[in-house]
Amino acid sequence: PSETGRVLSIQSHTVQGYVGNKSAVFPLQLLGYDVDPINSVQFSNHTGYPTFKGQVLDGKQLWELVEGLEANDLLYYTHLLTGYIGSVSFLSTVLEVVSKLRSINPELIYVCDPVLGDEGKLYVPEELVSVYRERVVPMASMLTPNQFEAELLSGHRIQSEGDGREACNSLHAVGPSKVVITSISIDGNLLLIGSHQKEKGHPPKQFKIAIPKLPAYFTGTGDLMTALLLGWSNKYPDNLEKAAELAVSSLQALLQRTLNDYKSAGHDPQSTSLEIRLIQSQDDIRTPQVKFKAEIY
Ligand code: ATP
Ligand code: PLP
Ligand code: PXL
Repeated sequence: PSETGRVLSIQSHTVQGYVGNKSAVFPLQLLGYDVDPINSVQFSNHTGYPTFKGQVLDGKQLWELVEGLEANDLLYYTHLLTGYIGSVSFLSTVLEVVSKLRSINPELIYVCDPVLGDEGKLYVPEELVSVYRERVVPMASMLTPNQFEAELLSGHRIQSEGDGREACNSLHAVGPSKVVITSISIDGNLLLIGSHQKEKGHPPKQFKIAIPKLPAYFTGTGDLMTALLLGWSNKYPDNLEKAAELAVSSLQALLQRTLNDYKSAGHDPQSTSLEIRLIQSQDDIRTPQVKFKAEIY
């Protein structure tokens, strides 16, 4: 197994706070990866605040950066990581980037968090859904949807563990050999469902991890989760359940710390979305204590 890699991460940048690249780059670096961030937007803060200001990169500007790298022979990457993408034109250019990177490294692993929305609500333009379904999922090596995204991309409602496993099967049939539904909500608690199809056409190995729901709402956790899954699944390429245990254990330690810090500062953790305590949690990222165990189906 390869312990390290070179990751091109195309995600949001916020000046303040931790979403997108701000929540993915530091943990990947801590896990030993070289990470080259392309900032798809530069905003003052995440969009959950009352207001935000900043700039958006368009597809043409993304391609210019890629051309600059290529002109200097700097386009060799082991991994591409993408998260929230706001327009069809940017997403189409990302697909061209995937092809370009694979022409240089045919083994390139494309880790895609297909950010569409949550809890029944889209936070991207609706026309992105079919582009993800028809053109992006087929290119992805690992996909990390939440429950709502897995429903939109697989076309299955997910109301049970079985539905979640079926959705993974449908997604494997289209492309990615690794699928992690980062959370499905069942009886008020969270369940992660992971699925690894080691050979095309064969049944995948599937598992679940139960995660007690903390009484707070966090922003940037999905981005951090996908980065951690990339980091650990590359170190344990044949053991997705172990990678997921490590990722979940790091993330939960960080969320618990975030919650405790807000409480000790006298804030009500349920009144706003909490900014994650990423830097303060570096030991939990580098050397997580596995407290969340996978159950294999
Ligand atoms: P995407 O980035 O694809 O939109 P998301 O951010 O909606 O995904 P989630 O599945 O909601 O992704 O969350 C990612 C991870 O964060 C989950 O696996 C879960 O472990 C953790 N998480 C988020 N909120 C909580 C919470 N309130 N309590 C416990 N864990 C949480
Ligand atoms: N809200 C908005 C407006 C977003 O653009 C995003 C992007 O992913 C989120 C919420 C999700 O944040 P998280 O990754 O913490 O679920
Ligand atoms: O994944 C979260 C995210 C990414 N990018 C931007 C955001 C958010 C969440 O609010 O505002 C710009």
